Amino acid sequence: MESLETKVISSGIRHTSLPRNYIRPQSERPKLSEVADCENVPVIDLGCGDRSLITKQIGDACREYGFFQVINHGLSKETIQKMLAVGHEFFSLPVEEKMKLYSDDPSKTMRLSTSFNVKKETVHNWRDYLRLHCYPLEKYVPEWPTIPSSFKDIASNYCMEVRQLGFRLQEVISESLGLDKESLKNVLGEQGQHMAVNYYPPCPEPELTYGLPAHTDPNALTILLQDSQVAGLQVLKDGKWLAIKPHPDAFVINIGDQLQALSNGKYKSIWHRAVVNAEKPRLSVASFLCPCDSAMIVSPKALTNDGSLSIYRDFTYEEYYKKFWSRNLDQEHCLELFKN
Ligand SMILES: O=C(O)CCC(=O)C(=O)O
Repeated sequence: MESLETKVISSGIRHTSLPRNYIRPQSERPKLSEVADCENVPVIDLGCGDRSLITKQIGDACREYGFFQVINHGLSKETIQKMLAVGHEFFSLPVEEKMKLYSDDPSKTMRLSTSFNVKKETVHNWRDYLRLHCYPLEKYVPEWPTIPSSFKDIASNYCMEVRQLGFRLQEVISESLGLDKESLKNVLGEQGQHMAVNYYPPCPEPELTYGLPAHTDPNALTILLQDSQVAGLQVLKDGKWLAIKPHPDAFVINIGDQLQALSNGKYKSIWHRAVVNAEKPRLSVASFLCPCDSAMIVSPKALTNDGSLSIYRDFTYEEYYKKFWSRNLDQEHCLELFKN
């Protein structure tokens, strides 16, 4: 029987070979030598002072790529550095300490877990993650980790600032679709917020496995803080996997499935994945803005009254989210199941 300690991979033990249940079949491997760097990732300067330029750049990026990076985004270097540092500190804790927070139940609002959905998947992924619900903060912070002792303060400050950035982006995204700036936010309702602090320990055989296999994000908007030193994020563009090199001052912004649905397919929720490396651990912090459970996801009329039909049937976010977690990650796009 598996002991508790072996459930997570950030156990301090350096593996010399990849355990069998992490090895992907030949056809599903990442083929790392074939992955080129993405040379023209849109990097959008939110501090440039020209709102119509920002709106155009964001609209173009959402249509063409489904993701972009932002700089001068309003979060201070200090807020970001502290979040990364406390994430590293958490994953360096003794495994017995971390295992007190372990759960493989996706419905838990605070948990340390591993891989993606251990109860559903057949092959595991080389990732541990701390997953937290973050809104409303006063409801969820009490259940967050108490060690490191600075975790709650640092992470709650980070969450509040990221939320404001997310709302600012949703307003621009709304305008870039020709809608009123509040339009998308109004459909999304009182938005939930989740955070995944992802930790990918050095992996003995990175060619054979993933940190996270290809997936799209089921929520509305994702704000990803990548490790500033260690690369690992890759996106699928025109059928090819491309690596997103870390940009020290940028967040990576992903359009999630709900914005693809609300834009009636004009904006893309792209496939992305995280690969691992043999030398260094990698940390990323993903913040997810999620529609409220009861939000009815229906494209605003302005996006369908040009004669284009609604691609997706009406659904609530609650229905979508349940469907997403009932499946494995690397299947067809979950939105395909909601087409008219
Ligand atoms: O670690 C990364 O760069 C990607 C993380 C991610 O895609 C996720 O947490 O959903």
